Amino acid sequence: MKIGIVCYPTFGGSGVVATELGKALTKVGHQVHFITYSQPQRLDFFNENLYYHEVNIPAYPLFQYPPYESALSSEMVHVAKYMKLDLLHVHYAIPHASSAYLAKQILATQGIHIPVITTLHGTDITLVGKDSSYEPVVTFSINQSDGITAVSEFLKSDTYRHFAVTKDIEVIPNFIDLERFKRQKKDHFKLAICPNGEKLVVHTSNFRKVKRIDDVIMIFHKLRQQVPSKLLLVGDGPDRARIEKLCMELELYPDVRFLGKLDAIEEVLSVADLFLMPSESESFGLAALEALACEVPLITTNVGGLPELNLQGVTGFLSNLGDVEDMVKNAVTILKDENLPVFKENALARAKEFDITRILPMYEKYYERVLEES
Ligand code: GMT
Repeated sequence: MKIGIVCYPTFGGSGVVATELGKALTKVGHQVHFITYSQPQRLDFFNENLYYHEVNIPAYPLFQYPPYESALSSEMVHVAKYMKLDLLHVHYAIPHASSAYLAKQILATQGIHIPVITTLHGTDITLVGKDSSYEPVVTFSINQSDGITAVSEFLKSDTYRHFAVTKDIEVIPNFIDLERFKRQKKDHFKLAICPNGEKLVVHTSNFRKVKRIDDVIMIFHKLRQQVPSKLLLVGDGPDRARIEKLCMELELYPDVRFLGKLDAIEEVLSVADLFLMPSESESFGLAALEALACEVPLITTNVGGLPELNLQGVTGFLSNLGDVEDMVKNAVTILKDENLPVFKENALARAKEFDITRILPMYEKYYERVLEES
């Protein structure tokens, strides 16, 4: 198949999933055309089946807000027409689904039929999409898609709850490449960070409010009073400066380190003993799956799609939102020497259920179905 993939090219989960999916599709022989406003972060390899088309957004003094959606639709039209695409697969509803709808209508006037599949990732539904500034367009463009997928059962239900969506939504969970995300031997790294055998706790995110980094810090603050430990924070975002200040006030330095945006997250996860995700909302929790693949047990909230990934008492523990005391208690349980190896083993076993080689065929089958039906 010749597939056009539209996504955000940033470090965010939806962009990562879209890029990894596209890469995997090229490896099994499909031709994939990425259409984005800059090179996706994870698009770091060359393959004869892979193409990258950059959306050109010309500046003009009149434009306080450059019309990105129009430029994106135009690029989709060009690529679909000249590269003879079979389908467009857009990740994240806003504005990709509505731009794809417009491209599809334009192509139809030229006698070209192209089905559109929209994958919902989370914040496009749970946070941003619900806002009345976007809701009518999101509802319309989801209903106009030829196929709709969601990354968890929770997200599927939440979409039906908040939007007047009349079409079937197929749940295809996120996936992990176990060739890349696996525990590597990095003893020197572990020793450098934890010279006295401390336990290593990790959090990775985009440092937005929804991630509740204050809870990460409070969990660690209380945990280190019971278990000697260190905390590594990976990523960057709006809350970072405030959180750094909080760490100073709580006198957590030098036991806390901010590593910023890192490509090789698997190297950090390879030395971790525990991963914290106390999010307020999480449609899937891809970062937690990356941790599981590197044999790192989880402390998460029980919100959104997290119970579909983190198994209570098996791969870690789930607590009510904001229940820092419970998360600390559970963290202490996991980190006990007699428990940690079991949780680590369970983490890897669970990650294997989301191996890309299992999930990729679900997308391929779904593409075939949509092509047949549309
Ligand atoms: O987590 C974020 O804020 C980024 C966001 C995105 O859209 O890139 O992630 C969402 O999509 C990921 C990939 O499907 C999911 O793993 C994340 O759980 C989801 N984030 C939220 O629902 C908050």
